[in-house]
Amino acid sequence: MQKNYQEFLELLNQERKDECVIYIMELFNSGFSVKEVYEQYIIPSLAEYECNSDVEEICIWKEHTRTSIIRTILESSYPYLIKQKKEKINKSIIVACPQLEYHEIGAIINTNFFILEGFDAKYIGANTPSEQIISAVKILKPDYLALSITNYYNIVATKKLIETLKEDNKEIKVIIGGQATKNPLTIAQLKYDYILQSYEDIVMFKENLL
Ligand code: B12
Repeated sequence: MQKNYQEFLELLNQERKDECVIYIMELFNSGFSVKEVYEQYIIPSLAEYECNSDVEEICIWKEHTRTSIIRTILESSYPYLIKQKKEKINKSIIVACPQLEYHEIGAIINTNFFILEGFDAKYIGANTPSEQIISAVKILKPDYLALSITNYYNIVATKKLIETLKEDNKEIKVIIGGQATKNPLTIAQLKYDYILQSYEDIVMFKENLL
């Protein structure tokens, strides 16, 4: 059966979780790659979402319901990701959302993109307090810390986090990404090393390392 994005979107809009998961699993089984499924189905289904209610509470729980379905799909994609990932490149990376940043799907997806490209990548969570991020860097000693920032008001906390982190961990390179990092004026105050936004950016970043 020929599948298309609109069909999946309809199931997701109706919050029919089981059918959404089955739909995506059938895509994988018919030969779609993890990258294709994420880019053609998962990312647009959230990025293009607009709540059709004027009541904020309704919008928030509906967004949670939607992301919960997407999270289940992302977890279910992991066995396919294991099969599709490239040779290891001996570079480690911790991915996190800074404190008060609850938008985490972009962080999870990009952790998986790094893994697909052979990085040893670990996602440590949404709304992660600065001291926990710093602790993870001290203990795990990754080559890179990647921060996913969606809301502009989290830039100030991110600025402080990067400054504190770099005081004691001079070697660490900081990558930033996410909607709040797309505006050059907003990020001018951040002491980051790299800015990446997509799978293609990750591929180019890797090519420059090798
Ligand atoms: C789902 C959602 C939520 C969920 C998130 C649940 C979860 N577990 O993640 C919940 C309900 C928690 C939520 C809450 C809020 N949300 Co909200 N939310 C969304 C929604 C619908 C989808 C976000 C998403 O997951 N997109 C899909 C991912 C894959 O896309 P992405 O995050 O942009 O990431 C992509 C790139 O940016 C990049 N990327 C991201 N990070 C990184 C990191 C690296 C290293 C790399 C390489 C790339 C990368 O790769 C991804 C793939 O392309 C958006 C709508 C939208 N248009 O984005 C609003 C949106 C992001 N939310 C918004 C707002 C305002 C809020 C609230 C303030 C609402 C409120 N009144 O409470 C709160 C704030 C919560 C907080 N403190 O963080 C605004 C943000 C406006 C702004 N720019 O400041 C948006 C844009 C809605 C809107 N049109 O107004 N939200």
